[in-house]
Amino acid sequence: MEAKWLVPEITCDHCVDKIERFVGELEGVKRIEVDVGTKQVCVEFEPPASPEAIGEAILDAGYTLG
Ligand SMILES: [Cu+2]
Repeated sequence: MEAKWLVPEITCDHCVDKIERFVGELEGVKRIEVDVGTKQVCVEFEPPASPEAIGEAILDAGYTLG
């Protein structure tokens, strides 16, 4: 499965690293792409990861969803 989130507060490589770290800790996450230009987080995952858990991890990293 693959899903995308818009995270308007992404501004720099620090944001990319932080989101990658928090989302990457979830079991079942296969791939994370954070694009500073489009402010999109694209995640490829399988259970037990879920869109809800990934959204939650982005919030835990200190960002809000657009
Ligand atoms: Cu930043």
